[in-house]
Amino acid sequence: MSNRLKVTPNDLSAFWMGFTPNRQFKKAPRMVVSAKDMHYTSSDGRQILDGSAGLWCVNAGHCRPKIVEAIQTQAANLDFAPTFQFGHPLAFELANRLVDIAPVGLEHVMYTNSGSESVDTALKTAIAYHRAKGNGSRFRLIGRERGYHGVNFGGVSVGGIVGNRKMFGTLLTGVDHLSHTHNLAKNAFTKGEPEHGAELADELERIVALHDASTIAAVIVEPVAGSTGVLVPPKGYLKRLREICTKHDILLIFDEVITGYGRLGTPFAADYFGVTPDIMVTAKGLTNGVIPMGAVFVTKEIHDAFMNGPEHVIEFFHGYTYSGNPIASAAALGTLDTYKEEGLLTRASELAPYWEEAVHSLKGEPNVIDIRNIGLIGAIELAPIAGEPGKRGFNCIVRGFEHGAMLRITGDIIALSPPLIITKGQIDELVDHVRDTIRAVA
Ligand code: PXG
Repeated sequence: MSNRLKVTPNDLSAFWMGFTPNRQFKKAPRMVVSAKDMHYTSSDGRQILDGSAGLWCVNAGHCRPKIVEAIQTQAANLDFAPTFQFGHPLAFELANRLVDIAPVGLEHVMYTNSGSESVDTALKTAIAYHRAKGNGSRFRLIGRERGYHGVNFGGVSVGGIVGNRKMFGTLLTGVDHLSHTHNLAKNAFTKGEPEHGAELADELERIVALHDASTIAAVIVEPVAGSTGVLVPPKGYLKRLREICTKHDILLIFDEVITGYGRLGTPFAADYFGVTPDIMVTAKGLTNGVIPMGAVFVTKEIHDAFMNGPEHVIEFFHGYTYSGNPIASAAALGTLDTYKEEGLLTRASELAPYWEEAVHSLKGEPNVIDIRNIGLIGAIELAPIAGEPGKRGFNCIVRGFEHGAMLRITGDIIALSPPLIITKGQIDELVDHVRDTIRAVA
């Protein structure tokens, strides 16, 4: 233990926390000290219902035995091994298992350590792929307003959340953005996919007309935008985006960091919407959040475009020290085993109708201006307090935790994404927590 912690156990100042109001937190910390299945235990010994699967990652629930055991065993057997020029079997086994559950056509996997790294890997791969095919002029990347693709320079550049962008200068050049699809006037309180907005995909044609397809490498979108407050794609939107990309030889990248590994009731959102991207970005649920790891899936065509030149020469100058780390690989295999044994990659589809009714029962509560849902995701959008955007949402975090629920908030939107092991009774409990919280902060 550090000296400082021994002397002053309450000194929280050294850790500069991410995406957190540090001064407020350190005055009144919300600490958890252990977890099991659907619950955290707070430092003052209370059970806290996990309404957000940690940060959208603990899909199988907390401290699951198969995953714990896999990590413990692996740590004692092979702790680290390089995957540059050397290898170890688990990383290969995992890639095969991942390709087995991936949408047909996505046949190769690269490893990373986070969603942000997965995004940047995907963007670099897209540009490099075109270059490998002799199309070096295709360098532009197209993102979407209100998109979230992590915090590295590539992901922030294609992302569309102003708070994440404005502090960081010019970011990547050659980036353009589609409009977001959020439309309260037309789609408020829609259950599932909204009716209005598929035509917004046609904006890609406008962008192509402006820049010319020969300069565009890829389009990246979250099939369901999560961090920005859960924006469910309008009916037909993703299919249209796919068609336009195909027509112009632009790669389509799905950022499935949140939607991957069962969140919508299918293994991936690509399965749910029947739209296969050229590159699929994942992380979070890959290891149940337990060990940092991401996986980027690409088509055979993309992979094979690099497999030429002398055989002793590296084909793609990219990778991370911890790509395919043995303990992370073991955690991922333990996670996939747990998902399989408990049917968790499809469980959300069984719960979705019940979940939808439960979440929409909050209509009519004070300040609720929209409710959205898909799979085991829900969002309740609250009207902001006049002149203080985000304050009502923040109050929900504090009040929720005090009363036994971990709620995830973006601005004034409550985003719900519980572990996929949640029972119907616990869905009721979670929605009751949200109802109490919304009333309390009214
Ligand atoms: N893409 C998407 C779609 C994400 O949701 C990332 C990339 C980045 O992943 P890493 O592992 O680098 O954080 C994410 C992360 C929230 C919330 O409450 C969402 C994320 C992270 C933290 C909070 O909405 N998503």
